[in-house]
Amino acid sequence: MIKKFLNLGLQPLANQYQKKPVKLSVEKGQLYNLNIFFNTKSKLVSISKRIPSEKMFNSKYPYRSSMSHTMRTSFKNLSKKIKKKFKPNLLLEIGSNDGALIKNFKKENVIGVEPCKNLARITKKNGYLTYDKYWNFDLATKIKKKFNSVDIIYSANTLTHISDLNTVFKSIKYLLSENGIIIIEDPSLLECLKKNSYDQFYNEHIYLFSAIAVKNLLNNFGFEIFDIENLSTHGGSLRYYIKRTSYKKQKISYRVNNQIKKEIKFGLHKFETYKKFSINTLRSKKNLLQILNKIKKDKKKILGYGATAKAVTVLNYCNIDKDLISNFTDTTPEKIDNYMPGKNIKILRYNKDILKNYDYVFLGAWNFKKEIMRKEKKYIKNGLKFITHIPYPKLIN
Ligand code: DWN
Repeated sequence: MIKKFLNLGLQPLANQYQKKPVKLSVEKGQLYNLNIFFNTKSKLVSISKRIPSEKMFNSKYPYRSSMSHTMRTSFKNLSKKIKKKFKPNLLLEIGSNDGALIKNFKKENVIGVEPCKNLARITKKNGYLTYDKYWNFDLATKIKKKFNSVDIIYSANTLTHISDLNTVFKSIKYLLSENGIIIIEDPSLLECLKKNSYDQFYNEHIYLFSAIAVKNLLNNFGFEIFDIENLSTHGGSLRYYIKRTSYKKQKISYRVNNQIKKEIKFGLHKFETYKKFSINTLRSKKNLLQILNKIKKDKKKILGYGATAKAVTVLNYCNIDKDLISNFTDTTPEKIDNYMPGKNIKILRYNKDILKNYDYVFLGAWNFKKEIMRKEKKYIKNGLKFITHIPYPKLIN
């Protein structure tokens, strides 16, 4: 049974930054009701609204993985590990974005798959074989004809974005070599609930995975998880190492059961846990608004740092407009001088002096808190205060 546990109100499409301030409407399909559900059988958590992929992931996709030092380092370390441990002849990445991972491999050893043509263009230009297509059975067939099989299929922060997971795994199964490995990383549902990061929910995140749900899902395809790593990226992610059930030589780590036990202890298999999360979410909204309104009353100015997809959920759920947060700043060229969808807050180009004009910073990119606070330590010493809503709304000195 599929049961609803959270409504985050009317939301615009995240990552559709507006060229000029516009009032979006439900009638024109620019706003949708963001409802989140729990499947009591498969234990999968998903949003109900499905926006066609072509509307979200096209030649104008603004998010680039390489924009943060944290992610560049994470991909670099992983590539070293993959080379050492698995020595793949051929690795394929589903959702290769701007090449943050594949650029760490020799060109003859990797294939990128990236449907956002503006991003695929970057890796193609750098000489990496990239298919600017959606991952599906046709594409897997095409690649199989050329390369026969692939040793590792990797995908970070992408599978949660694809509605039809059956096609995803059927196509992987077809192309992966007999002893091949799948490595998937995505935000952890457990961390999302623990940190009360309701902003992980938006139109692109169709699913948020727990190890419990991934295990159930893989069962249908003759795959199983043999190892799990907890990562700090994107607010807490899980990296799943997966093999065919028939590949017995690869042992299963105790970490798999440990993670599942942790999730069961927290209650990720029970609907009541999600109901609690929805109460916490409402409390978070009230408390964040209280902090922002107090700052407004004191006639102080707030800058949003990181025009993230997550911040779009926060702004629209909490009804925060430019009276409360004057501007956002971001380093991504595609976002600069645009407006935050739904709330029309202008995104300014980041420069090292920008913080001088503000009294407070709201961490839109709270998942990069350490990196950002390190970068801005001069201002923090001089009394600039940061506001975060994770794990609960508060000021950070
Ligand atoms: O799954 C997804 C994740 C991986 O990326 C996508 N659906 C969309 C996107 O979500 P997000 O926008 O919430 O991701 P990030 O990685 O939290 O975005 C960080 C933003 O902050 C980027 O626009 C870059 C910017 N930034 C910055 O301006 N200065 C980041 C850092 C660290 C900085 O110092």
